[in-house]
Amino acid sequence: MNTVHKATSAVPTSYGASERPPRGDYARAGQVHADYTCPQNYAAYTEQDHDTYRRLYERQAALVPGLACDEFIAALPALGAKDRIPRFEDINARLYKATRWEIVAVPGLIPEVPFFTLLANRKFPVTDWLRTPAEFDYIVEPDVFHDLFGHVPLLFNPVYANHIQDYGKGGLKAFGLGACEQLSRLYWYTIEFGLMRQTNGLRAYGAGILSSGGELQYSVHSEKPNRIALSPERVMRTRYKIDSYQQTYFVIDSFQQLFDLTAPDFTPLYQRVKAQSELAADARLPEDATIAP
Ligand code: HBI
Ligand code: FE
Repeated sequence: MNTVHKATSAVPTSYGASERPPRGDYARAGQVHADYTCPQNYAAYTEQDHDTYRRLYERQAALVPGLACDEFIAALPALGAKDRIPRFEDINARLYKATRWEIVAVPGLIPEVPFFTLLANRKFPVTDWLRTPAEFDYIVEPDVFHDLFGHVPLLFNPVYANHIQDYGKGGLKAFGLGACEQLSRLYWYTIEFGLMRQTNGLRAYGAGILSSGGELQYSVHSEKPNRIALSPERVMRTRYKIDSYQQTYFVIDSFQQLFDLTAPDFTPLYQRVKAQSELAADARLPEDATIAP
């Protein structure tokens, strides 16, 4: 049976803020489907890849107590294998039961519309290749470690899982309104780099922080960055850096609050934001509700 649709062998030309073409193999001998999903190329992982994953997992799991939010710590064991790259089908057996989400393999960054379409259908795209040992501490693009360790545990949380589906639906709408840039900033400052105020202090829930060896500690404890209570309008005006620690973090009190703040129709908000000046990543405004580390 041939389930491969017309192969999308072209490298995507629109994939967020990066100027560089993404590095995944988008042709892969006709295995990449029209929706950009592909089989997880499990046989292609080398023993060195499994070893790199094991070392990444070990370092990061040791850092999360006291720095990651409670929901993440509770869900992390559901990822399964720590000593090698997990098989996506094994994760899916547990994930589908928990929240009716699935992960699907993709060759790397994909264009916005297919990305949002997958999320709107409760399918989370996970890059299937792993960084090299030389990139152990830092990589600009998402790889399988960032996508699995950073994003997937929280998909076991029902409130968070629903929020990501709504984000996908909102993304398709934003595309129609020419407002992807504005919505991407919200995704960046929440799903990728968000902090949460819990009873025991500030904690990380953003995947870019949770999968980073250095930024997890920095985001929660450093005196340097701004920390501001989340306001969708403030976030949508704010540019972001993809190649350094964030200069500003936005803080929520709970996933329910994030869900509620992002539930309204953003159409009038997009219009307001587009009429205003953009803000630099390190901007401070008098009306910002700042939060101490
Ligand atoms: N593709 N695989 C992948 N992973 C992402 O996180 C991703 C993407 N394409 C677009 C994108 N993110 C961002 O531009 C979203 O904010 C839309
Ligand atoms: Fe990510």
